[in-house]
Amino acid sequence: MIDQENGVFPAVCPLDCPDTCGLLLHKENGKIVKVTGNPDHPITKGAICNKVRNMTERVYHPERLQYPMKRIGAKGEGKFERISWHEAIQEITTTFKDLSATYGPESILPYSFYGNMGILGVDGMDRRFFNALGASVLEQTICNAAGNTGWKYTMGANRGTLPEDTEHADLIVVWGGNIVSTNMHQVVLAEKARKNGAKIVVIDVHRNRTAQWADWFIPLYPGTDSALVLGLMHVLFERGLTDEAFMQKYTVGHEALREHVRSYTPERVARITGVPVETIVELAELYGGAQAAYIHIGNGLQHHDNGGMNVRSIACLPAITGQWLNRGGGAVRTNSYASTNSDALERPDLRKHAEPRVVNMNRIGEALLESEQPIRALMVYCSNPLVVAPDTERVERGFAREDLFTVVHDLFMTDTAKYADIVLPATSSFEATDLYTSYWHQYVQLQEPVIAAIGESKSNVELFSLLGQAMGYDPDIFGETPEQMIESALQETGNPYMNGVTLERLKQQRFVKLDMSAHTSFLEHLPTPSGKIELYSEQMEQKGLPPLPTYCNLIEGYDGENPAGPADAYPLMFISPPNHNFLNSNFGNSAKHQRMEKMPLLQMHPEDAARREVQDGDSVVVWNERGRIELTAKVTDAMLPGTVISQGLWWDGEGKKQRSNSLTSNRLSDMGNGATFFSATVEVKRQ
Ligand SMILES: Nc1nc2c(c(=O)[nH]1)N[C@H]1C(S)=C(S)[C@@H](COP(=O)(O)OP(=O)(O)OC[C@H]3O[C@@H](n4cnc5c(=O)[nH]c(N)nc54)[C@H](O)[C@@H]3O)O[C@H]1N2
Ligand SMILES: Nc1nc2c(c(=O)[nH]1)N[C@H]1C(S)=C(S)[C@@H](COP(=O)(O)OP(=O)(O)OC[C@H]3O[C@@H](n4cnc5c(=O)[nH]c(N)nc54)[C@H](O)[C@@H]3O)O[C@H]1N2
Ligand code: SF4
Ligand SMILES: [Mo]
Repeated sequence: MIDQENGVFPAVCPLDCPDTCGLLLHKENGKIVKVTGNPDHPITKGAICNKVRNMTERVYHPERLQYPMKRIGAKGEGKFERISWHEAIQEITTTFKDLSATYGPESILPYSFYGNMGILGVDGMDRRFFNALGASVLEQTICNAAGNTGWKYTMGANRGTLPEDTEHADLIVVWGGNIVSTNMHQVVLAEKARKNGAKIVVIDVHRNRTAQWADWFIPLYPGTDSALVLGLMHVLFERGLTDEAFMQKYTVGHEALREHVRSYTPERVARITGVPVETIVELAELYGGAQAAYIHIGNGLQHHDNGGMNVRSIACLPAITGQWLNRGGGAVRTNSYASTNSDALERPDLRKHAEPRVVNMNRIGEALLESEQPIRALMVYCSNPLVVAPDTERVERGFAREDLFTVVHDLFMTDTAKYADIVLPATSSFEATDLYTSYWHQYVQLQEPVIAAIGESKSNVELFSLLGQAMGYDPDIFGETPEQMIESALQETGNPYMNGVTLERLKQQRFVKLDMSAHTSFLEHLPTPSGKIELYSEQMEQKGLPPLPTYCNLIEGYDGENPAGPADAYPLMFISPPNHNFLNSNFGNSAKHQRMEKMPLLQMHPEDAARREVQDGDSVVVWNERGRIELTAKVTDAMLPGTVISQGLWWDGEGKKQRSNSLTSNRLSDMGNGATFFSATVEVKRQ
């Protein structure tokens, strides 16, 4: 494909998005001139989002890094000079060897996430390298750890309703998710259901794009979702809208739950959540009376101090109503049916010390500044922590440490790369081979290079192969080709859903469906301790968590049992979810994508604005004890008073601080050591 100057070639969207679309790349004179959806993809069917329709802008962006560079200015200043790959690899391996000899290899830490979802690049050759090195391990819990853990306590594995089935639902509840922006093909499926009479309800802290599209929007106070669930359960049990036979057969703990929810009357729940009593009752009746009710559990409601419990509580609703037996009914947090042979890819056997130091990625600032065993070298790839990690000011102080050796591998000079000692250019996903699964649908896909690497850029696999070989590690292990890696990744996965997924079929068919034959008896084989849906979880009890769904106040933020709201120096809850036209911090440097988003805004309720004499369009300062940013006020009643919203992970502007994570906390969530981005309070004033 690389050698063909003209033609249309298959590709996969590499971004961290559940849809994992099949793409077509249109090449003219050796260049990709257009990106479209592949109509043959069974789920995404040729429709793609606007961000990726404009992907050529990113691939051929004039600011794409072309060659390795070495820092010549101060950290953060962004002054670099060109060096050769040979020099770069020499400097990195010499430093890693010296640090390992003097301080031990755990003084070196990888920092990565899923800027490119290709398994070989982020869960493959990279891990192999850090295992052989014996480096510290990064606990990668910035995205969905809290919610996935809460779901697993209840259902055993991160598996739920299949996307195709949701078009058969007659009620779709989108809870803490903004699917119009973040999972557009679920919207297409929901539209089909709607044509057949389904009703769409959105439960969120602001009237996002999805709420504008829905039939019914229910706003609530941040972090009070478990209380709303308990109120719904109260009504469902009281009015006999539960499915007793289902609970008997498939659940444990329903009697205890029935008793437990008695005290969560709609009146009490209305005070906690801000949702009126009538709405709670009406929603419970709608849910309890549905033929097939599907709940899409978004990522937003689990970025809280009590985020695990929010998801855990919602996950119990389809169990008490028996919705799992209805086609299209049930719920999804994450659909992780696919998995690969990670031992073959990552080679944990290469690690000499079995129990390495683990550093939580949400606490990178603290780890860099406060650790007793200092981190002396950091290798960042597929992530942009200065924009995406919480508590930016602290992260920035950590990255500014003069004695820290930092390498950043990226396509662009990100806010993070400016702090690197060595910056390395990365290929785009269209320039490399990789394997892609989806965390929503059941199709595995292969990407093969469609264009040659831009400049001297290298893929993650190439980079870590080079580094491994330069360290003197086994050339058989570090010389494996991507095809060889894919073959071993697909063998002996130990996962029946992966039966029959092979490299050969991927090359021929492009979209290979998982073997779903095991799925028909999904409820009979739940991997929980009891084998059933755990409404009461002894596992949680052993961990010191409430064993039944329970409302717990946020540590920072809205105190539901005290209707006055947060009462300290920072009375407003600050929610900073993704925007429509960026993908996390990707595209934040593309003028086209910036124009589509206009500018970083702070949405404020008219009452909160009036109290501070803020008018629509005013420049405002938003601050708390962690940091201070400048945004433009948008006065709107899209949320309840007391909540302010700023969408999008913007990079710092010209001389302007606007990164929302300057205000967020690095506290960890109740479960899974997850991020708590949205449990943050602030004050606002006109500038
Ligand atoms: N366009 C676009 N698409 C993306 C991304 C992107 O950046 N841009 N990011 C990708 C990634 S990595 C992820 S994880 C997903 C995330 O996508 P989603 O699952 O949609 O989650 P978020 O957008 O983080 O949050 C969704 C909603 O949760 C709301 N929310 C916040 N707190 C609460 C609460 O306490 N209760 C309730 N009920 N709602 C609350 C927010 O206001 C927001 O509207 O999207 C992926 N897709
Ligand atoms: N305030 C707030 N903070 C958040 C969130 C939020 O909603 N609000 N969302 C959180 C969530 S859910 C997530 S998942 C994280 C996302 O955190 P990250 O995954 O770190 O976010 P990205 O912005 O996607 O950064 C990925 C970087 O990888 C680079 N990249 C892309 N492809 C490649 C490649 O092939 N190789 C290399 N070496 N680099 C590549 C991109 O250019 C980009 O700079 O952010 C979290 N942060
Ligand atoms: S970002 Fe999501 S919706 Fe857009 S093309 Fe990629 S996978 Fe599809
Ligand atoms: Mo995420």
